[in-house]
Amino acid sequence: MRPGDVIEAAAAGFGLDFDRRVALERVAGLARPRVASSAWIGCFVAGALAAGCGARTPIETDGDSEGQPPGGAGTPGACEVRVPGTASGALDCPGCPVLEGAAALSFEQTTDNSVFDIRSAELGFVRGNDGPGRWRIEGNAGQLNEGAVVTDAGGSYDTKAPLFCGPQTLDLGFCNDAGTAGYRFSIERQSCLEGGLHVTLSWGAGASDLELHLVREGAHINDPIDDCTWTTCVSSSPNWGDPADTTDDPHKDIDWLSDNGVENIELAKLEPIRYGVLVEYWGTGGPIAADIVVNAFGAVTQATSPTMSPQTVWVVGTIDARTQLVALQEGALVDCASAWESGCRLPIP
Ligand SMILES: [Ca+2]
Ligand SMILES: [Ca+2]
Repeated sequence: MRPGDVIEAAAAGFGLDFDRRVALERVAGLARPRVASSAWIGCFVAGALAAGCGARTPIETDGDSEGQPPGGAGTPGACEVRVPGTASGALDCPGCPVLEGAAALSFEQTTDNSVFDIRSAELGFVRGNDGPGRWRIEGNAGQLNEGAVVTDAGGSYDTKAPLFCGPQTLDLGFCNDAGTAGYRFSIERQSCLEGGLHVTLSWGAGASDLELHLVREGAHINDPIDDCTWTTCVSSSPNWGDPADTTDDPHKDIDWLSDNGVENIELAKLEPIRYGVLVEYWGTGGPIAADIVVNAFGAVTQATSPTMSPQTVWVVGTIDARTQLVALQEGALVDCASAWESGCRLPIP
């Protein structure tokens, strides 16, 4: 990927057929992505790749397993984080990782929360897995999102996944050479507006604290009102747009402070403006690549950052509500060390 290359997703066309290989089609001008032929989401989170996920097949829910209930469907000989079938429940197979919480869980859930805790304290420890697991969410309107589930030697894990509004499935899978064990939850998130904008950042081990920013048109990173980030948007929301309307106010519903992170910003109703997305390497650690997934306008767009070091900023791209176009750049990195004061003070974007 060359600096300056742009990834775009049109307003229509992806539906359920998001495919990273297509979403990442490099375009020099204004070419539109093609519709993919299969429904899978890549193993694209940098941390998971670093931890060995790149050698594995990502979570998949299509193909010949369609319609089968979970259970006994592991794939011997291939360590694939895959949850086949469409029914909610627990997937198990001989020799596969053991998920200890399966018997106690409710796989059909309704919630008002925008975040699902993927935590062994509630979901049960996992034994016998090989490498990190994956979570994958598919919304009823074609939204897709995915992330890594890093486990420790004791089989515990603790991460979060942002929920879309309305019905969705959440798959959680762990694999070894015998196959995959996992859960499929059917979740209906209520008391929310369907549609809108979801921007999700993720990164892997060795980098403690990146920061996701969503900036209103005309404003810069770390603006005290028009930048939604950790200072403005976690415990409350800035009042953007119509002062009498809270649905056009953004919220950072996942803010991560260490490594193997995930962050998410949700905006239910967009103003007819262009929003900017930026990522700061706020804390300490080694070089790392981060990933962004944007769900907006019925399309899924994702991009991977250039190698980031502390006090650099990835100028990820723009989300234009007037044209319904998401344009992401994989090469735009700004060194902000000369203007760093509790965050980048450069007037970017
Ligand atoms: Ca953070
Ligand atoms: Ca408002």
